Formats: sequence, C-alpha cells, structure tokens
Amino acid sequence: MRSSNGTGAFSNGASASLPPATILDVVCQEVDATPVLDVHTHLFMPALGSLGLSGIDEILTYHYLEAEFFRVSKWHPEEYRKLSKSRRADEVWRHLFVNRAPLSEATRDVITILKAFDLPTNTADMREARAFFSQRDSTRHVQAVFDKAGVSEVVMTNDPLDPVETALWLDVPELDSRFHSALRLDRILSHWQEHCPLLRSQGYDVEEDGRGNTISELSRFFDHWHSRIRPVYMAVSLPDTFAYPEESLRAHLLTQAVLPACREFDIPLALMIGVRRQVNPRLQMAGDAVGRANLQSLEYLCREFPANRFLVTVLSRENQHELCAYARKFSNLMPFGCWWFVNQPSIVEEITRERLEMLGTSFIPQHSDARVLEQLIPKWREARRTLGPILAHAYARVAEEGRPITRREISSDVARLFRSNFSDFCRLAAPSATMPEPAGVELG
Ligand code: FIX
Ligand code: ZN
Repeated sequence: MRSSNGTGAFSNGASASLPPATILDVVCQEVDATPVLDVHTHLFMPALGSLGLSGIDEILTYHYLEAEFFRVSKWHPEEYRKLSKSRRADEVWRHLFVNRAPLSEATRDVITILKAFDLPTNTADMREARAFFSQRDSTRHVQAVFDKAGVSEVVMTNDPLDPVETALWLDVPELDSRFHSALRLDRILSHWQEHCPLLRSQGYDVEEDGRGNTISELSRFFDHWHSRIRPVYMAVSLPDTFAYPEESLRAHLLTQAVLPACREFDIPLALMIGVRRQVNPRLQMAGDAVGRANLQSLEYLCREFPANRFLVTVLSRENQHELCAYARKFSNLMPFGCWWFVNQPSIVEEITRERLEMLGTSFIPQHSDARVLEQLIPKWREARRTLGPILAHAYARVAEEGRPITRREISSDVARLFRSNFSDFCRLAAPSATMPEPAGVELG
C-alpha cells in the first residue's frame, strides 16, 4: 500500500509511541510506502535507446534463468544461441515454467512480473505476454515499472570503453533525473593492455605498461567522462584473488589515477569483490561464479586512503560478516546490497540481521542488479518482504527493553536505508522539488 504523501510518512500520530503489537504493521507500511533509490543496476535511461532491455523475451533469457535452463534441458549452449531471442525465451519458458513448477528465486521473479501486469502465469506459451509488452509505450512503461516497483531512481552501470554505449552518449541531449550514472572501470582495471589501443585512438597518450603519460592521460579521460555523465560513483568488480597493496598494473592505476579522481570528484569508489569470471565460458554471461576474497585488501584501502569513500558489496556469503566488522572500524566504508549469488531470501535474511545488529541503520540493505527493466518489480517486492519483518523485530526488541518507538522514526530510518545513506555517502543533492514522484505513490 502506498503512503498518503509519498514521503513514506503518515500524518496522524506519527510521534506517538507505538503499541508493540502494531510495530510490524507500521514497519511494513513504511517499507512499502518509501520510494527506493536503487544503487546498482544494469538499466539504462531511455535516451540511451537500444541499451535498455525490456519485455518478455529479455526477461526469460536473463542469464540467471539461462544458467538454470542449461541444467535441465538437452540444449548445448552453442546450439541454443543460434536460436532467435523469442525461440530461446520459449524454450526457457517450456523447460522452467511448464515442465516443472518455477520454484527458484529467478523463476518466481518472472511470475511476479507477469502478475504485476495481469498476464497469465500458467500458459503454454508467451504469445499474450509478447503482444502485451510489444504494444507498451516505452516512456510510459518505464515510469509504470518504477511505480509498481516503488523505485524513484536507479543508478546505471556506464562503461566508458564500450563502443556501443559511448556512441549513444554522443546523442544524449540531457541526463534523466531518475537514472544516475556510475563510471564502470572493469575494462581499465582488469583488461588494461587490451583497451590501451582504444584509448590511444581517442587521443589519450597511454601505454600498456602504465608508464610515460599514462596516469595524467587516464586522469584526463576520467575528467572527460565525469563532466560528460556526472557519475555518482566509480565502480569496479574484482576477483576473489584481489590483493592490495601489490606490485601490479591494477594497483598502480588504482592508486595513481582512480583513487585521486574519486577524491577530486568527491565521489565514492564502489568495490564489488569476489566474482570468479567465466568459470564456464560456454555459458557466456551465465558463466561467472563466486569465491571468498581476502578482505585485508579492503582494510588497507580504507585505512590508508581515509579521504576516499568506499561503497562495498561482496559476493561470497563467507565474506559478509567480515565486511560488517570492517564497516564498524571504518566510517569511509559503506556496505551495500546482497549481491547476485547472495541475493536469495534465506541469505539476505542472515546478512540483513547481522548488519542491523552490528551497524544499526548505517548501511544500504539492497540493490536490484536489474538488467531488464521489469525485474525492478520482483526484486524490490522481495527486498521489502524480507526487510520488513527483520526491521520490525529490531524495533520490537528495543521497545521490549523499554525504549518507545514512533512511526516518525521508523519512517526516517526506512528513508535512510532506502535512500539517504547512499545519497549522503555520494554527496548527492536532495531530490529537487521538481523530481517526478512515482505516480504510484499517492501525493498527499
Ligand atoms: O559485475 C556486476 O555488476 C555483476 O552484477 C554482473 O556482472 C552480473 O552479471 C549480474 O548482473 C549479477 O546480478
Ligand atoms: Zn551488477
């Protein structure tokens, strides 16, 4: 249920202390009513055109589903990829939704999306869903999905060395206040030699060994993209083997160019640690896995670069508790989200409880990682369903100990978790008065 005034706060009795028996309902109301700033997605603003994915064929060929599909079908990945996108989607639907019940997190998310648009969830094929999504007006559809998901803004993942994306940015007339940018550094920090020629072709005097004018030229490259897309943070995913400090090109570029740029722009560096890329290359985007990282690298970065701020998410369940412990030691470290393989309710519950117990409300509980627009709906429905009871339990425990709890403080805590912990950490301006409120959140 959406709140009466869009800010998540209810007007009547907000400052009265709540009877303990009402705490769960009030928390769930505020969690449901508070619009989210989704801090990490692979969505793109409409002006970037073809990069934005939407509709049933993209939903069904999401790499999470393809990974599950290859477990139960006889299709070889190479043969499957020769099919058209809609044929692939039909095969995924048949194997994961018709031949068996969709019990996994990723398959259930598809059912949530279909239901959100009143589309049948137990049909033999996707004809009706395909027709429905194909006739949607794309501009109105974006806002409709944001409204249904209770999302006011998202952060994109923008790759300044992706030739397709950089070409599209040339035609972008203006930024969209619902879509913040994030400068993604994987190609620079993990595939530098491979991308040096591209940087040189753009007029940057950089060298494969990082010497010469490389650092100043890479800084100039960052300046260009910062003024072009106004990123709210810079980001990089890092393997479970990530080590820092170390004698490596990655460490050299990180120390000499990336961290200084983040300080100059006054934005955080997002570190996404623990991914083992392409353990099964045949699966392509579905071929990545997870490994436990040595977070002493993170300890060193937070301690030795106190003027930098680090948004951090870790992929291994075994690293989650250490991340909380480090967050207690370093206020320039902000844990965020339950990433990818730990974005499963059973693990999200564990992570969220330990974060609340160790950090209070000074963390960012979730991000969607959505790649297809409509995924915002199930990912935030599940995030709210999981967070509500855990948050309510924490309030009830402190009320039980004799500290009265009010709706007003629940409302402001939820706004903190869903938005201002991030916006403050990134020094984002408060939402402008003209920021379009999601239509689904009734304006008071
Ligand atoms: O590095 C990342 O941003 C990951 O989230 C992606 O590489 C991954 O494919 C994904 O979408 C996981 O949810
Ligand atoms: Zn991602």
